[in-house]
Amino acid sequence: MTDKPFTLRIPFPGFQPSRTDNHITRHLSDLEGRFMDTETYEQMLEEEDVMLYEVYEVRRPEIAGEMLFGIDIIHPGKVGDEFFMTKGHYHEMLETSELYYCLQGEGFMVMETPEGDTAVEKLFPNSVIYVPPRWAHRTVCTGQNEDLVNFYIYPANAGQNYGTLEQFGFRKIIVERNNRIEIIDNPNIKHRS
Ligand code: S6P
Ligand code: ZN
Repeated sequence: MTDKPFTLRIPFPGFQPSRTDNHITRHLSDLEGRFMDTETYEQMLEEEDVMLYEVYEVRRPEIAGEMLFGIDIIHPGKVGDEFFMTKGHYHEMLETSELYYCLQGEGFMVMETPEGDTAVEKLFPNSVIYVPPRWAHRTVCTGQNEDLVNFYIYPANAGQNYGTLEQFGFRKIIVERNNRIEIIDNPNIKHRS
């Protein structure tokens, strides 16, 4: 059966698409082991399991030829010096790409390849970031009080692989030091043998 074309609206502000099939929320507890300052992480978690980000998905069949798209919203905040961020992942099908269009806020897309290449691109309103095949990606919100909001789109058969980066960590992380936003080497990185 052939689908009919459809239109959705992304309201400003709010950004929840007029068609949303799935609303994912990720909290501090979902990112265990991913922040550098584990002591502060545990302390914060004891106080409140705050929401770090949410995703509004439009569901499509996860098959070649289809595309998955939606809105992700990363809230402002830090664990110690390190800004709130998404888990980050490789695509299960490594040779697939992704596109992000920033609608609001400020932050970074932190990326790396299995070969050890790294890249960090700035996200700001109306910027478009192309994540090529093979590049793992994580979104970081560096705004003081403002959500980082992006529209994303990628091949529907891409899938996500979280395990590799959960095990080894991203090579670069985004922190605030002396009131400056800095991109630094992850001190907790585990080296691949
Ligand atoms: C999926 C795409 C985004 C992320 C979202 C949350 O390929 O990159 O929709 O799922 O930004 O990030 P994560 O790393 O928790 O899936
Ligand atoms: Zn992705």
